[in-house]
Amino acid sequence: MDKAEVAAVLEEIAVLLELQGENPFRAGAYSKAGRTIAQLETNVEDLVAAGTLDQVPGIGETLRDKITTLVTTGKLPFYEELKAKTPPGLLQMLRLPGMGPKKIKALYDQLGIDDLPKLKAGCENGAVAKLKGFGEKTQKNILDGLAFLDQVGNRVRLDQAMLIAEAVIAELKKLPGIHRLEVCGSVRRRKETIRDIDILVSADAAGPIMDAFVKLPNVQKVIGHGETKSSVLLAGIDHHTTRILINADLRVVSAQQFPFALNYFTGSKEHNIRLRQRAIDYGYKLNEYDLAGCKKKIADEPDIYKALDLEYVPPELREDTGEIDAAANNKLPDLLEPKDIHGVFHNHTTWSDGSASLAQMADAARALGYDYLGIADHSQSLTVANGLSPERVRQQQKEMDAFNAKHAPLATRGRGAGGEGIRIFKGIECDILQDGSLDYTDDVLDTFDYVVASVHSYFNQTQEEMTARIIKAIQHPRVTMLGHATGRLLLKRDAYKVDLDAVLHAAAKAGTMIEINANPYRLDLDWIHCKRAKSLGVMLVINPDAHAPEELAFTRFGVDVARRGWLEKADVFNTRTLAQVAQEFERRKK
Ligand code: DGT
Ligand code: CA
Ligand code: ZN
Repeated sequence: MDKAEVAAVLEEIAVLLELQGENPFRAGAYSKAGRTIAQLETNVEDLVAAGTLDQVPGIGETLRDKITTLVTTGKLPFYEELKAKTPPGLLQMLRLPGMGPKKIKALYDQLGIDDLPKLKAGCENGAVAKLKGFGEKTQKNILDGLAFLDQVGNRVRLDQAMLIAEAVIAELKKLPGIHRLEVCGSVRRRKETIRDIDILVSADAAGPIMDAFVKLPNVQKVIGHGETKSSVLLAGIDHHTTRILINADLRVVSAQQFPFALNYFTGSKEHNIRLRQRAIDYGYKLNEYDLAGCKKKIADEPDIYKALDLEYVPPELREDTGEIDAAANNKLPDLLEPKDIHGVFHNHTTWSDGSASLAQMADAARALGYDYLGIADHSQSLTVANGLSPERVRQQQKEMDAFNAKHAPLATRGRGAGGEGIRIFKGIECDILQDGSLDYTDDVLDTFDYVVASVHSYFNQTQEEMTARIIKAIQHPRVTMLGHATGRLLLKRDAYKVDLDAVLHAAAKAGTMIEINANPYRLDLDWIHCKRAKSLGVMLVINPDAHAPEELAFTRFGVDVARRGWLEKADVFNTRTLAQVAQEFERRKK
């Protein structure tokens, strides 16, 4: 069991204890220990083995014993009992904004509310408002929250689903008798939100694997436990200690069936239907176990496509947007890969609302193998994010110049040349004001290597106003790229009203780039519009919008979006070398 898994269980215990009405200090100790463990520099297993766990600050005897049991046996009876005592519906209620364990416990104790439908009924008949500490306003907020949950269903973000999926995979991989194991479904296709995790295993005997799966530490509830398929509700904690609940299905097939099942359960359903139709045209019958009628040997998934005279279709493209036709005509794109990215441009430091210094961000960028890092802190009118006045812009740029003088890489160094070198590009995330003008005068804008222009205010404008506002910014000669194009926050806030097609046309005409915001909360531009942008000749750029060093790794999610949007290396600006980027910024300033 690794640190993240131990931390997740401890955080989970803290929530369960609070739901049980335990002393908040006791619950807090578990949550604090969880965070400490997650941040350990050593392996938790090593500490347990060395018997030095109780030397970690905040971990006393009780916690030491519990963590030891957990790490050595993979289970913790104390935790199991807590889970068994707590109705799973209470945990679902935690997904509502403003609902903490204390409120949930009050609802449960006083009104017997232990799931979302009962909560809805309690709000509708006014009982919730009458509870001490609730009132009409809270009741209304709960109803709004429930309506939103209805709308988004039980989906979670890709990054959250991947965290949970990876924890489960790590556990399953320890089991004997497994030949192959893949996560299929929307996770494999890298969709931005996920309803459930589909895991596929090939093994000689399914029974023992099923039995182990339903007993994994993160399992909250067993929904089905069958011979070849089981379903469970999994719980976990994401990077921001938000609780995640998600279903996972496990299917076990034979080695011979595996390629077909992998293909089928990866989907999408629409892609499957097209593929099955093509099989019929060849006189075959394709299902999740077989390509009946085909004499060719199918050892792995690509062989299925080959048997149907198709290029192999990467999972990200399997959305029935023309991929089968393209594969039949050898016209599939040569998709962008994570290793093609040489640097990123939209990142924040402590100069505005980031949590790390320029040097710390640069270290993290170097660790990812980047040759350059663009810093684009917030501009002056975004006071809530400590936006930079023109004077502070000057000061920050001095720091950047000093940094570059010290760490200047050779312009010709290749990727992975190692050493200290990294080049900082001087950017800004400049607010697009209400009327589409920019947040600095041109003489200030001239001091940046590049400008990311973003909307952070007046989200409620009409579509006409918003579209005109953004297009005006795109046409400004100093604007290099448009940041998070629609302002959406996945599963939280819809996009503002904007005619994206008009925006993309304007960007193509002005030569302004459009950002793929790789922050997994946004993933904005979405993949469908990436594809559209490419067809119009717009240059895309992938930015993590990092506010902390570890968030630079978000870039990976942007690459996923780009792949889903059929983008190749040449379509994405940050595949260019340091010298090319520097040259392009110079050219744009003329
Ligand atoms: P999700 O879970 O909503 O995020 O998206 P998926 O794509 O993972 O959907 P899911 O979990 O319902 O099913 C996994 C895959 O199984 C799906 O991508 C394709 C396949 N599949 C499911 N139902 C059908 C069906 O009725 N027909 C066909 N052809 N394939 C299906
Ligand atoms: Ca799924
Ligand atoms: Zn922003």
